Amino acid sequence: MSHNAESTAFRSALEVIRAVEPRVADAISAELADQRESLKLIASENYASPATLLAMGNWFSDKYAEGTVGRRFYAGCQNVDTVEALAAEHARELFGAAHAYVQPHSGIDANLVAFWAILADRVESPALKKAQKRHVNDLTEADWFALRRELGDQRMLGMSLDAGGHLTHGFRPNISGKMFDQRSYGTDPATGLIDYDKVAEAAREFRPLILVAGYSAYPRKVNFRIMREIADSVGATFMVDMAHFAGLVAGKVFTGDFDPVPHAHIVTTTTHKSLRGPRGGMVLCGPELADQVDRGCPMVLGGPLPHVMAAKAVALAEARRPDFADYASRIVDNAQALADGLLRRGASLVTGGTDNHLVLIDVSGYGLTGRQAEQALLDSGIVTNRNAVPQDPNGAWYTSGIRIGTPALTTRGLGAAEMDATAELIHTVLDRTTAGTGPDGAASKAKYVLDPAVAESVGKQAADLLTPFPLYPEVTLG
Ligand code: DSN
Repeated sequence: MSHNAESTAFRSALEVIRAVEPRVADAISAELADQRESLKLIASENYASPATLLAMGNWFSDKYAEGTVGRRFYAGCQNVDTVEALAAEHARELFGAAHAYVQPHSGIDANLVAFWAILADRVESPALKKAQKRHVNDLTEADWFALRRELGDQRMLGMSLDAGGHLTHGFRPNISGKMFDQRSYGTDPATGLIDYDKVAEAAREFRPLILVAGYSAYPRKVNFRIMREIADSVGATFMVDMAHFAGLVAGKVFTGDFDPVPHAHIVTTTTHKSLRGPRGGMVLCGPELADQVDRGCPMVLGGPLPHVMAAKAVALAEARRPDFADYASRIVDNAQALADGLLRRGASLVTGGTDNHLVLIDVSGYGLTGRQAEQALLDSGIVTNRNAVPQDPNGAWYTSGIRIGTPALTTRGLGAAEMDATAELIHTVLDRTTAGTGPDGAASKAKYVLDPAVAESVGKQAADLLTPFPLYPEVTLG
C-alpha cells in the first residue's frame, strides 16, 4: 500500500467523509475508478492535478468574500485576499494581461461578467448605473423595465452554433440570447473555415456593439488580429471566449495573431478545460474595462468561491512551469495524429483536420447520426460527445458529428502511437454500427445496432491502451 502524500491525503479525506455519508465516499471512489478505465475524448474535459483538487477541499469554502481584494463586504477575508491576489497575479503573468478577474464560477458566468462590463462601458444607461449601485434585491420592477428599455437592443455578432460557436454567445437557450439582438457568422461551406471577408461584411451590415470570437467545436486556429481589425472598422468591442483553447494560449502554442490576449478588448475563459485547473471561469482585460469587470459580483455572480480561487492559483502556477508548454504542444500533436489516423481510415473530418485540440468527425459518412455514434462508442468504452456539424441536417439534438479532443489523454501521457490506435478503435466502432429502426419499422435517429462482441473487443483494446498510462498514479485508495 502506498504511503505517499497524495494517497494519504485522499484516503484520509474519504475516511472522514465515509464516517458521515458512506455513499458519497463510495461515489467519489467510483468516479476515480470510472475515469481510470475510460478512454476520455471529451474535448472540454481534463484531469486536474492532486494539488489543484486538494486546494478545493478545505475551510476556504466557509467564507463569504463579496467584493474584491482589499475591498470586501465581509470581515476576515485576509486569507481569501491572499489566494485571490495570487490567482490573479499568476493569470496576468501567464497570459500577459493587464487585469485578471478570477471570481467567475464558470464560463457562462465569465461571459456574463464581460457582457455587463462592455454594456456599462459602452452604453449610456442611468438604469444600469443605478443597478450597479444597489443590491439586485433592492431593484424595483420599474428599475428592471428601465434597464431592459435602455439596454435591450444592443447587438452582438458571434460564431453560429452549428459552425462551432457557443450558446453563451447570444443564443436563445442562454440569457445572452435574451439580452442581445444576435447575428452569427458561419464558416465557408466548401472548406469549413471562417471566411474573414464574410465576417467583415456581416459586421458592416449589422454594426454590432460586440464582436465575439471563440468556439467550442471549431477545429482550427482563429486569426484574432484580423478579427480585431474587423471590430475596429465598425466600432465594436472585441471579445474572445478562449475557454476551449486557453491551455494552448498558456502553453504558447497559439502566439502572435493567434493569441487573443494582445488583440481583444476582453478575454473570457474557463479554467478546467485545456488549462487543466479547477472547474471555474476567469476574465482578462485591459485597464479600461477592469473596474467594470471587478463589479461582476454581485452584478451577475453570487459570492466568490475562495476554495476554487485557491485551486485556480495552484493550477495557474502549474501552467507557468516550462513542462506545461510541452504539454500544450503535445495536445496539438496528438489531435493531429488522431485526425490523420481517422482520415487514413476513410473518416470525414470537418475542415479536413485540426490545428488545435479537437477533431470533429462527420459521421454521416458512416450512415449514422451523432447520437447513434456517441452511444455506440460509449458501449465500447470510448467517451465522446455528439456535436452539430456546419449546416447540420440533424439539428442540435441528434446531430451528424462526434467531437473528440486530446487534452485529457495527453495529460495521461498517451502519444502519437496511441492516437493512431484510438483512431482504429473509433473507426471500427463507427464502421460496424448501423442505424436502427423504431417500433414502426421507420428509420430511427437514436437507435443503432452494434454487435456486442465488437463493443466488448474494442472496450478491451481501449482498456489495454490505457494500462501503461495510469491516471493519478500517485493516488492509491487502498
Ligand atoms: N460544455 C462545454 C463544452 O463541452 O464545450 C462548453 O460549455
